[in-house]
Amino acid sequence: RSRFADDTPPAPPFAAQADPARPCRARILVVDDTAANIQIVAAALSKQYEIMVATGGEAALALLRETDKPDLILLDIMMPEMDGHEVCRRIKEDPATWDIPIIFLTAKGAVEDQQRGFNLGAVDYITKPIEIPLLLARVGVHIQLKRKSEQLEKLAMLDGLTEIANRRALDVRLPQECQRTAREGVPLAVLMIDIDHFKAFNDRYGHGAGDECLRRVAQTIEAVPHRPGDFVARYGGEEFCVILPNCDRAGALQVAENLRSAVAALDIPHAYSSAARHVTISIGFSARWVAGEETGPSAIQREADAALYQAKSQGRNRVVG
Ligand code: GH3
Ligand code: MG
Ligand code: MG
Ligand code: MG
Repeated sequence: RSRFADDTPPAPPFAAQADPARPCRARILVVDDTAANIQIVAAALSKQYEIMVATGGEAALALLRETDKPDLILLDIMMPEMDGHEVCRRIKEDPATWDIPIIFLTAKGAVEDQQRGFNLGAVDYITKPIEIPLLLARVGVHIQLKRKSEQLEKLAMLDGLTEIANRRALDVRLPQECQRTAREGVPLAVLMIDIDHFKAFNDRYGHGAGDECLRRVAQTIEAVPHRPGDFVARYGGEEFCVILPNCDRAGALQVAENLRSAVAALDIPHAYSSAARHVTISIGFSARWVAGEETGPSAIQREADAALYQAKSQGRNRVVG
């Protein structure tokens, strides 16, 4: 249990998306060539944190490659085969590890030494002999900061109204999926979804009901695609985008029809809608092998968008691809 338990904000609304594999106890990597130092630090921290240890720079870097990333690194400077400055430099230049905060924990206490540590990207600098209460306080501050920035990173990628991924997240994900599909030579499908006659829904039932409708439709759309890499985002307004990696035309058509019937099954009354008199969606999709083509993410999205336009002009509440 964290000693910051009382300060911990309530679980954010996206808690359901948290990685279940991630341990809730923060993990700290302690790197020091002197066993006695590791013992002192580990004894002080192990009540509240999960401790990993490395007795040298190479060992630390190997551990970072092989295991889940720690939330914080306590790094000694004077070590025989690779000193702490070099370890720090390598961690900071590797995109896989650069965001792990590093605190130097060292006997080198001169102003220039500390300056150098900060210049290398450390978040803090603690000099030996270690004052345990101050070590705990500083570690606590940096673990809290790490948690906060992780939360903010997640929030930045979520739509506030519907709590599904937002346009920013989509703009990160789609190019990645296009690159992957090209690399692996597998198909990719993109679906563009738009709620039918939604302006009329707002006009008839009010914006509050419109917002609630958006939330329910978003949650429904998010629940339908079920393969691990599938991705759903609110594109903007009453439009959504679904990415289906390794999915061909037939698969995309199937998912699209499932989405359309799932939203219809919500049976949200909409007097000015189609004959069904409930909220419906139109879907345009594009499914293709991006491999070998220099088309990029915007092309497949544009195709899906053009198909959506067709679905609208053909009478709405339908799938075109
Ligand atoms: P079509 O069937 O052709 O898609 O018609 P439409 O009325 O759905 O399309 P249009 O683009 O004319 O209107 C979209 C409406 O969506 C207008 C806008 O007020 C509403 N809308 C967009 N974002 C939100 C939102 O966050 N909340 C609510 N309540 N309404 C929104
Ligand atoms: Mg040492
Ligand atoms: Mg629209
Ligand atoms: Mg619409």
